[in-house]
Amino acid sequence: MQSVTGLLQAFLLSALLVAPAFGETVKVSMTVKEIDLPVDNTGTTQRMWTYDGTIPGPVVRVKQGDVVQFSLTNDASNKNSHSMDFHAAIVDVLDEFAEIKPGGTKAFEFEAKYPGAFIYHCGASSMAEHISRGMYGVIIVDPKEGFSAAYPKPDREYVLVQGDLFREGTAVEDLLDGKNWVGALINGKVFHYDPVHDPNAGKTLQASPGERVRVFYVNASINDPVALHPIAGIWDRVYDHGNPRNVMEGVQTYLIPPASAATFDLVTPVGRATNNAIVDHAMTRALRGAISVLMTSKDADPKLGRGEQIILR
Ligand SMILES: [Cu+2]
Repeated sequence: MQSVTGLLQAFLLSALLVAPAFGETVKVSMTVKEIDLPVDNTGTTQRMWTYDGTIPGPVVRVKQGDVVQFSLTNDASNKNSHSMDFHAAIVDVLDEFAEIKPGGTKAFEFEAKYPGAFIYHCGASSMAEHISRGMYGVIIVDPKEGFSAAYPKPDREYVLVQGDLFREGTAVEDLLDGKNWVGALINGKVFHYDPVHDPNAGKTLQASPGERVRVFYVNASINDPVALHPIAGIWDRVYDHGNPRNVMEGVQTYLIPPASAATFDLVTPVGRATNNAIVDHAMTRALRGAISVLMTSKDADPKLGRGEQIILR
């Protein structure tokens, strides 16, 4: 006769075998919109191609192990085919990432297996034009084990996505050669958060003294790397690709290749107001848009760097 313990063990084993995967299902849908958007702080507009009408597109945030059920609609009023390439997905480029004609919708799903910060972008031809017109964003995959000593809970989080700005109407061949490049976009605008270099900039990143500020930085430039440095600071930690296992400490300048991302922790000084300039230290790009100011003071807006405000529109 089986013991009670034996029955219990058998029951627990069968429960484990039928238990669902630890992840949840997350539904995400986006619509591609070809629209005129302001690309600087004075409101100069350019014809851009977007996910849901913004550059970058919506921040997608899931937990490692979640299944993302994604649907992309190419608005019928658009002139071009578009697609979605999630760098957090392991699928088939010819199937899930295939182009969709205007008026069409395509759905696919994938499991977010690796934690980190990943770019997503349009892969329709010519990719150089689709990406440089603004078709990119970030998917953050939080680690399944949550925060730890190796990956401490931050006080604030910010998403910064750097892209290119080319002169309107630049031919694809010239995009590939880097011709007619006029600026670096940070979350869709040149000097978006830098009132030092652009008096029309109305926003900065904010934090309180002594806080750990986590920056998810995505390089959506079509050709160039980003050399990310926090002027007047040192990155306390850099998580390559945003994966807590890929950690470095005490970093001054960190290189992010095109179509990649990394996560950066800055611990601001206690007891004093400070400012950092988060800069792509390649001067061409720094002085043409890729500087973002982090202001640290006891009057910091408590809403910034939290919830929906991890990306400042
Ligand atoms: Cu596209």
